[in-house]
Formats: sequence, C-alpha cells, structure tokens
Amino acid sequence: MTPEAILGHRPRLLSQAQREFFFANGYLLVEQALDAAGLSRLREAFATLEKKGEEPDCPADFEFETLPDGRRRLRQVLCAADHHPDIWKFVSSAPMTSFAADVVGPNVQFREAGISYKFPGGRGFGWHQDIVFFPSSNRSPIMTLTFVEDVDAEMGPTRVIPGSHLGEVYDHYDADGNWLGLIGEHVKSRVPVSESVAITGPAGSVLLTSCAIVHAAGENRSARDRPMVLAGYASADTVSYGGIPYKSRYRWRIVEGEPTREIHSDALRLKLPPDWDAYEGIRIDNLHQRQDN
Ligand SMILES: O=C(O)CCC(=O)C(=O)O
Repeated sequence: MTPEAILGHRPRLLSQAQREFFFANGYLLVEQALDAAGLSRLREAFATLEKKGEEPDCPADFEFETLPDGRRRLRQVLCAADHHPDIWKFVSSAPMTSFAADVVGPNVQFREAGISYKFPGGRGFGWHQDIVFFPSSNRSPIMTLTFVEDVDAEMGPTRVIPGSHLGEVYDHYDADGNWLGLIGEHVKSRVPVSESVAITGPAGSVLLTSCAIVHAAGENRSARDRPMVLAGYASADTVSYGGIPYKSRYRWRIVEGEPTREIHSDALRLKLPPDWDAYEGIRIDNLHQRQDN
C-alpha cells in the first residue's frame, strides 16, 4: 500500500500527525507506549533468556560478545520470540501490531523478533539500511525497537538520518564486491551523516524505523545495560526476494488483518545479499561487523 492509502485507514493508536511524521522522516518514537506491567513481563523474559544463555547447549541464536573488560556476555538472542512465549506474545499483539498496522496498513505480516542487551562497553552498529538484508518488493517493512530501560545519549542510542528512507539504497558491499552489511566506504561520502539524530527516551518507548532509513548505533559508554526488543513487520502485500537472515518459525505469520494475494511493488535498485540459507543458525552480526563505528 502507498502511504496515502495507509493514511486513509483509521489509525489504531498513533495520531494522524505521528503517521505523517513517520512517512516524512522514516522513523517515529512513541514515548512510554508500554505500561509498568508490560515492561516488567519483558524484563522477566530477558532474565530467563539470559539464564538460558548460560546453559552449555544453548541454541546458536544466542550470540555472545567479549566486552572491553574481558567478560563474555550475551549480546543478543536472534528469533527470541521462538525462545520465549512472552516475547512472542508481546510482538504478536497490541500495542505492537497496532503500531505496525498504523504505518504499514491493516494487513500485517511478522518477520522476526530478537532481543539485544548491549551491556556497558557493548559495541555499536555502523551505518546501514535494513532492507539490504531482505530485499523486498516495497519499502513498507519496518523494525520496531522497544526500550526496556531508559536510553540516554551515553548508551549508544540508535541514530537515524531523517528522510533517508526515501532516497538511495546504498551499496553494502565494499569496492571489491565483498559483503559488509554496512554502507561501503566507497559510497559513504554520499551519506549525510551530519544530519543524523540520536533517539533517546524513557523505558517503555517504541521506536519505529523504515527498512530503508539509514541508521547506526554507538557503543554503550554508560555503566547501564541497554536492553531492547527488536521486532520486524511488513504489509501483507510485500514479498521478499530470496531468504532473510533470521529463521523464525513465525516468519510471515499474519499478526493483524488478513493475507492478501496482491503484491505492492515500489521502484527500488539494490543488490541481493549473500545466500542466507548457507548460514544456518547465524545472522548478520557474525557476518557484517568488519567495521567498528
Ligand atoms: O541497536 C540499535 O540501536 C540499532 C540496531 C540496528 O541497527 C538493527 O538491528 O538494524
């Protein structure tokens, strides 16, 4: 659906002004969208998953990071919705699916949901656009980032370049054709990074980002953890070309509205990513972080 058609549907939770802001800028922060009970359920789920990460046979979806102080901590759990029922419940129901419907249209398909910890010292992500990981027939796919704790400027907040979702999809290979999963140095001079804004906010806030927005995140320089739930959705009339790096059993599940036989396509030029099916059990993080930001 086009933004105009989506805006023609009555909003569920967002105001019309918030939706217009999203379409113009490619992101929207909804502050304190979750109540205290919802947040505490998420924190309990995080604690359970962290414990599970200590088990010797924990699944490959549990990715670890060695922090500057030498400790090895859980960096993220890919497809966390597959590993904890409360994460699946959270990402497959309101308010999350209502936010998604308000910006992708009434029929919403789920892509994947992970959790990320970013402990103190945890590294960031360089500049990238999510759509290069799952080239799609249109620009409707979104990522939602739910702040499980307050996020301030020291904690490596997500940085976005407003309006960049409407422009070029940059090369995420290097000049020699090697996959980076990050915008290549040979095209970086075209990326207006000086226009980027850091998104900070209180616990319970939800950041919606377009799959085409250029974004990054810094290292966590604070003494506090920055736990987040990351959940992806798209309009039901979106088809992804090739695989996607996350292998959730809930992939493409309709979480709002109904399936459709229609396909919406936008004019897009971008390269196919590597063959994700050759990377069983792992995701982008093991593949693309050759650069530190
Ligand atoms: O952790 C963040 O703030 C950003 C994560 C991100 O860029 C992504 O998952 O694509």
